Amino acid sequence: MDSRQAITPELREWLLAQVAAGHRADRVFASMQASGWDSSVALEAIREVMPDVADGLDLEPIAMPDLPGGAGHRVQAHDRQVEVVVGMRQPRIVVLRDLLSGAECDALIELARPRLSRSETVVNRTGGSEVNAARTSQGMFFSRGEGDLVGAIEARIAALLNWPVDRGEGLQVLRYGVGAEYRPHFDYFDPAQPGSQAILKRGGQRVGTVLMYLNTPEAGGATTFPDAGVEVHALRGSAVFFAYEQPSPLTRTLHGGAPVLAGEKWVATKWLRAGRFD
Ligand code: PD2
Ligand code: ZN
Repeated sequence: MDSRQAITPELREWLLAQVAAGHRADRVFASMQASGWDSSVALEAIREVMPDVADGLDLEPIAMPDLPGGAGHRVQAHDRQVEVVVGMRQPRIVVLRDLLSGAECDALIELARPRLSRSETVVNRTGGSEVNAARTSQGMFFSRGEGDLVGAIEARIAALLNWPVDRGEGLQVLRYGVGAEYRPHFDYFDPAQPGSQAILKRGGQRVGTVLMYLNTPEAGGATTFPDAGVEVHALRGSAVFFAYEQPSPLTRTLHGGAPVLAGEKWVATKWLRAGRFD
């Protein structure tokens, strides 16, 4: 897969139109990032097409969690070889096989099972949380580094995505019964909502999600990305990673958990923050 994005004549034209309209280079940079442009490519394009506007501006590409550049179909992630099945650039979505062994999936389920309670969603107004019809799963959180298994999974994800363990939230485990779902949402915190400010003080924005499938539901339960036209099926041990440089719908990382039609569905979610989450 070619992960580079080209500076096409259309992009050049669009950039020149932005300058002509008097838009500042840093705003143009932010809007390119928001719509999924790789930061370094966006910067390169701005510097090439509008050097005098870009000069003197402190535009640095945002560091993002991602697989090693040029990663092939197999990546050594700390203690385990992980297989890369699908990689999409815009939005950045990667489907991974074998991130967890079957035994690890089973063990995580058994550790989580006695601690489950009805999942809540963040209340953007206040920064608190509440039970919500949009999310009908049961869930629990491990604290970071809680036990050998959780610690090993965290070290694996950190190595895979080159993102320090201390920029990750504690692992969340969810269980969905028949009919349970998680309606489409964004994982970032909406900065326009007053409650987000308190949440963002600890670790900054979420910038990526690793969703691990701990079992294979009998039917249903895929993770859907409606704006990207992607559906990832829940297969035990597999995972989907997606990243979002800006807290904006333009990232097209809207995603949901489709209703489980038969059996049950177990997932573990690791959210990655821009800064240290202590
Ligand atoms: O369980 C899922 O498929 C799912 C879908 C959307 C989980 C999450 N979001 C999440 O944990 O954020
Ligand atoms: Zn989500």
